Amino acid sequence: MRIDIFTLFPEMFVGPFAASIIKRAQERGLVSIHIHNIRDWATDKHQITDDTPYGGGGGMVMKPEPIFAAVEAVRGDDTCPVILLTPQGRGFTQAGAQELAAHPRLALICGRYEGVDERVREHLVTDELSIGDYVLSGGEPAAIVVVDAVVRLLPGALGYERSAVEDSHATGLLEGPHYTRPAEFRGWKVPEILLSGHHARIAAWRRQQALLRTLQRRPDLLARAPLTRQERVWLREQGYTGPFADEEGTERGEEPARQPADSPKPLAL
Ligand code: 6GU
Repeated sequence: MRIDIFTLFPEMFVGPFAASIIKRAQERGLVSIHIHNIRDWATDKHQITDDTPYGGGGGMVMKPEPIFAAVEAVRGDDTCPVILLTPQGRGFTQAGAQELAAHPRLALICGRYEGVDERVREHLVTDELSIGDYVLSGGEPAAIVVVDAVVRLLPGALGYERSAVEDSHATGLLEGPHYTRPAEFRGWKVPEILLSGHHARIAAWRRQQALLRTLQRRPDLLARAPLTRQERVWLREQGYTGPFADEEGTERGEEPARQPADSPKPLAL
């Protein structure tokens, strides 16, 4: 996969992309990430990339010409998603990350908070994404978040391949607690079951812990999570009163009896 990032602050990406999973994925040739300074495509002698808004008001607006020039020069004839990171975008989710990970190439444009000329949105950008309901000074930290979430899904990016499958949100649930040695620390013991060696019982306990944690912290996720009939009954007993996605349900590990006509579809980008 190739990712091109267009920004006025290329230095913001140096640290995050030089460490951990993203660094290793680049070294393994799973992804090549290219950072482009939009300023390099400004044509005037002061290399101006923003200007005051038509109609007045505060703040500055990113000019369209350098952004179009940069993206068109780098992308050539390739068509790929051109994503603007902006607080006005659609919420970025795990499903969104999975969808993006399927593309051979992505272009990310980091908008500054005050705004980007609307013609960039209308005629260059294919998707607009936000990473949450809060305000960042620019799209750069959001682009780092999106790249991290996408790159770790590329086959071979994680040391432990099942991690991405078992992750919080990949199952539609939050993960339960994790423990490592020592078995007792300051008098606080690791749950006995985890030391028992009963793999099936451990798996069942972990699933229950994930359900419980999701119920306590993010009950909204239970409405969309794939759950067995038994799990739904158990969640009701634990006090969950919200809805479930399709009241039919299937046993986990078994073939669904039928495909519900209204099963949730992955977010189309
Ligand atoms: Cl993508 N950009 C900015 N400026 N602020 C944000 C955001 C993006 N997502 C959440 N807040």
